[in-house]
Amino acid sequence: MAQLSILRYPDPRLHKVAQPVGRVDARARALVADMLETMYAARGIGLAATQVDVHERVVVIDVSEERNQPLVLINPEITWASPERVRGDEGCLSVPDIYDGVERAARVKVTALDLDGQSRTLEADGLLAVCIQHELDHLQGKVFVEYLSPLKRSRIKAKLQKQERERLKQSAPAL
Ligand code: K2U
Ligand code: ZN
Repeated sequence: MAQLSILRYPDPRLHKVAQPVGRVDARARALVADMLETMYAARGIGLAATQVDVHERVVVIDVSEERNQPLVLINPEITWASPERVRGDEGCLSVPDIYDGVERAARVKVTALDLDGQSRTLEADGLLAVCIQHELDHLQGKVFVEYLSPLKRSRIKAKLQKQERERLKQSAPAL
């Protein structure tokens, strides 16, 4: 297993649209294991393959208190979303230290393949429903800051670009 590097907004690779997984084989299972290790190490409750620069429709989630109930969604599709909406503060491993309100469907039905390649359908509400929608947005190349105002988004982009420049300066060898 390995911890993977998480892309940071506004990296353009976060806007690539993920492709379906052809076969749930050893390679897909190894990717899922690395994504779970990466998500737990980053203390996230979800992670989409897009965020680790793998542009395939794979999502891992764990919203359990004990951090021991991983949910793997391969080729996930939302088949139904409730008309009721909820608004809550969201964060993102690809947008560090930024949290802001986003409105989502309160409940969703999702169909996906599990690690055995079997099709599963689940109905989610609460934090799981929000997380599923957040992660499936990633697979479509969408980051939660795109729901914010253009002014907020431009300020976030400038702040993270400045952080990235400083990070690179610190890691670049002294000339
Ligand atoms: O996609 C991700 O980056 C994982 C998200 C999942 C999520 C976002 C919004 C609402 C529910 C779930 C993060 O786990 S959000 C929490 C967070 C953010 C930054 C660092 C650590 C944890
Ligand atoms: Zn995210």
